[in-house]
Order: sequence, then structure tokens, then C-alpha cells
Amino acid sequence: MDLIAGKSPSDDDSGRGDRRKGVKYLVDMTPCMRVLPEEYVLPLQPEKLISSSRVAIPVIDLSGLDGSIGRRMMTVEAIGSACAHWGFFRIINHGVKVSLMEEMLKVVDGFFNLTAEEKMNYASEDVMNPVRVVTKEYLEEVWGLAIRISGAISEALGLERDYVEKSLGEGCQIVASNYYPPCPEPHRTLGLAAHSDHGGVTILMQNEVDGLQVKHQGEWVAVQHVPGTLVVNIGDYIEILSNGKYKSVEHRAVVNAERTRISIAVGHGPKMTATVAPASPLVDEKSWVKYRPIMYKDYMRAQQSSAVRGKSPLQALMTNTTVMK
Ligand SMILES: O=C(O)CCC(=O)C(=O)O
Repeated sequence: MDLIAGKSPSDDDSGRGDRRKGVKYLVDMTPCMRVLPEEYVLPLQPEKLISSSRVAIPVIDLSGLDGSIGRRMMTVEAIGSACAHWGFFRIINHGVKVSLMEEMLKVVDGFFNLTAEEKMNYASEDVMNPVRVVTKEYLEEVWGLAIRISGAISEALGLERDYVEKSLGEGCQIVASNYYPPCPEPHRTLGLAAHSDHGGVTILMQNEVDGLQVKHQGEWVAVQHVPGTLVVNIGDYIEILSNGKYKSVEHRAVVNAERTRISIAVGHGPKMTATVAPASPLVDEKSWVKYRPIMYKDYMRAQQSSAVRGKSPLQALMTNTTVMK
């Protein structure tokens, strides 16, 4: 057992009164809620949603990374293509035991079912010092998985297999556990606003309730839950390191009126004091350095404290973009 950063979605106002206790508290205290409280209503534009039965994120059989040279090459290419075209993919045969995934979900469910007072024992105002609960085995497995995937990403970029791993160094692992209770008016709000992740590779699992949506070619694509699989996405760190060849992709979580959704996103980045910059072998006289170097800690802070979600903190680093103060 180790570390979980627990956060109840839509509870990002650094807390006043009951709202600070999270949306679960609000729902528990108001069992017959029919109308969404005004402060949770978002000015959402009508947007086209592509159903998961029509378009789906690529599926990668990760066992291919341990196969013959030819099979490994094909798997590396498939991961490279998924990173270039989607920024997201689903992995099967990933090696993480289903029983361990289920245990992790139970731990998170247990955390969110503590009383508000009990939860407050874990609370922190500082995004750099998050809530701590535990589940060491899952996090170790997922770290190993992130390193294997990073090896494939390095190779797909034409770098040495251990390039991303070495650039991560001792690295950091950040866990966001999200609890989305049923919502009386799900179409008037979001569980989690659109954002990209700041780190390298994020590995996401969830219970059996759908809600993740990924931006693809300007439209939102619903990602269906497939039992036993994990969803991987690349974050801003990989976009910068790849000098823009791979793009971190905006994603968001919607809520529903019937069932609680739980998701656990584990992000993997370098140590806080690492400098994030494009990989030097990917930058030559023909390709300009597209992102200004920044300390990972500073990037994370800028991203976490940005009032506007989406990819604006990353755009501010682009060398052809004016930085807004
Ligand atoms: O709940 C989800 O599916 C998305 C979670 C996520 O994007 C996050 O925690 O950053």
C-alpha cells in the first residue's frame, strides 16, 4: 500500500464550506436532489459526440513487446501510430492482474466512502503535497508498465529504447482517483473538464461505468469500458520531448444520472526538478525547437493553477506563441 492523490471531481475551488467536502458529500446529504446546484452548472456548448460503437481508440496487444523482433517492431509501430493519431490507446495482455485492479478500485471506493471528517484527515491545499492513501503493489506494477510503454515510444521516435526512461530518471508517479456520483442533470455539467495530462504516460483504469471522452479530430469520442483492459494516454511531457511529433490529447469525464463512476489515473513524469525540453536527437537544423525548456515542477504548477483547462499552459511554451503573463 502506498500513495493515492484522492480528489472528488468538480471540487477544484480549493474549498469553501460544504463544497470543500466534495460532490459525494453533497449527494449523500441531498438524497432526493432533482436539480443540479447552480454552482455546478457549466456553460457547455452543444457538441457532437461520436459514439464508441462507431469510432474507438486503437487497441494494442502489449504482449507483442515481448515477442520476436518482428512482432516487437510491429507493436512499437502500432504504439507510435496511436500516439501520433490519437494520443490514447487501450492495452490488452498488459500483465497487471485483474484481482489487483479490483483491489485498487475497492481501496478508492473505500476512501470516498469515509465520512467527510475522516477524509479531511488526508486533505491538503497544496497540489504538490497531495492526499495519501495506499496501494503499493498496483503502483509498482503500473510503473513497470509505464516504463515498458515508454521504451516502445522511444523506439517509435527513433530514439534509444531507454531514452524516455533515462529522461524520467527516478521519476514521479501521481495518482488521481476520481469518484463521480450520479448527477440529477448530467447534461448541464462535467465530472472533469477537458484537459491534457502534464506527465509522460498516464495509465487509467475504471469501474464498469463509462464516462471518459477523448478529443479526436475536433470531436469528442466516447471511450467504452472494456473489462480487464487499461487505457493509456500520453501527456504534455511526451509532446514536448517528441518536439511535437506526438500530441497530448484533451480528454474529459462526463457524468450520468444512474450510477457512480470511479476512475484511477496514474501519471508518470520526471522528478520535479528535471528540465523538460525536446529530445536533442530529434532537433536538427531542419526542425526548430518547438517548446521552451521549463522545470517540470514549474510546468505542473502552471498547469494545475490555470483557470482555463485544455492545453493553454503547453501552448504558452511553444516558441512561435506569445507567452501570456
Ligand atoms: O475519469 C476519467 O476517465 C478521466 C480521469 C482523468 O483524466 C484525470 O484524472 O486526469
